[in-house]
Amino acid sequence: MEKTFAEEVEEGLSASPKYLSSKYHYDDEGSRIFQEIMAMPEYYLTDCEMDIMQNRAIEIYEATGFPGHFNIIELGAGDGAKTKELLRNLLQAKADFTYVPIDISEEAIDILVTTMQASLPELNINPQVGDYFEVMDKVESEESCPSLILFLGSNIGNFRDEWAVDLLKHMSKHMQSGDKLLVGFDLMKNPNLIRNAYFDAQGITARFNLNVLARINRELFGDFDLNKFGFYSHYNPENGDVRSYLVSLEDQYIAISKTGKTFHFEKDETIWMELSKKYSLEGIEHLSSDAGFNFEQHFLDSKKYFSDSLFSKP
Ligand code: AVJ
Repeated sequence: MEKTFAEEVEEGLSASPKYLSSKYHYDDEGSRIFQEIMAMPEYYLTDCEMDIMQNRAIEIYEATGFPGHFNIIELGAGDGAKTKELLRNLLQAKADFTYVPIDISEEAIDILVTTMQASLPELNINPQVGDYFEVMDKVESEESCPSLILFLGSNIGNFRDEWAVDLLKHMSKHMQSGDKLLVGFDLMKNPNLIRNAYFDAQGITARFNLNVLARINRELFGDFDLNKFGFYSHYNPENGDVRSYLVSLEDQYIAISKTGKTFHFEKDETIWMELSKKYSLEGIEHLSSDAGFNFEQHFLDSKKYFSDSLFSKP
């Protein structure tokens, strides 16, 4: 069974050093703040992947080698702004495909379908609400055509090395031989650029992280005072890790009524909130083969900051 939010919070705040899982950033408020992050000039990732979707779409399609009808299955479709560019280009090239966006949020899928239909009326769309892997199995068993799976936006960066391999292996298990996987990776680059993307001067990223404490207050009846926590983030150019933390500004106790537990924070004690890993091209190729895929090709943006990398299931 998957652990609940309450269980994970208790585990993470009891650990030494303390941590919270980055999957809890995305409640409604967190998703809104993430939209603000994507619009920041410092957060180059979104523009770079948009550039790839606008300028490399046909090459990506050609590299799949799919001769006829295929599915494009998107894991965690989000607002679809980048995918829309890919789909628009493929429709223009007369590619024959059905778009299958998967998301756990029904609301997110409804909004996505509405925006896609408004801007791409000729798109075949088969929206799915639910667990990625269950939906992949269902789609693959109903249709005999091959699939291109999309896992974009550098979401893989939240997983540390062994977990990234496990996740890709898991995806592979739910794919057919010949299916393709396109994964978005943020690349190692000038450390200052990376640091500024995650430690912005306006404090939007700080708010994004503090919202997890606010979420604990809302959902688990915690008594965090957000003014008593600061934010810190750093990039290590030797291993590609961006690690983001909240910092307790004073010695304090936090009670969480839902579980009846109290947690002590020393002054300057940190909570590790997120890993946003940066890759080298060789690192991506290694990851692909460690997970049992054949590496096909990297598709980079014009600045060479980001790669959508294509793997195929043997
Ligand atoms: C959504 C995981 C790709 O790590 O770049 C942005 C989340 N965190 N700024 C990333 C995030 C801080 C983002 N991902």
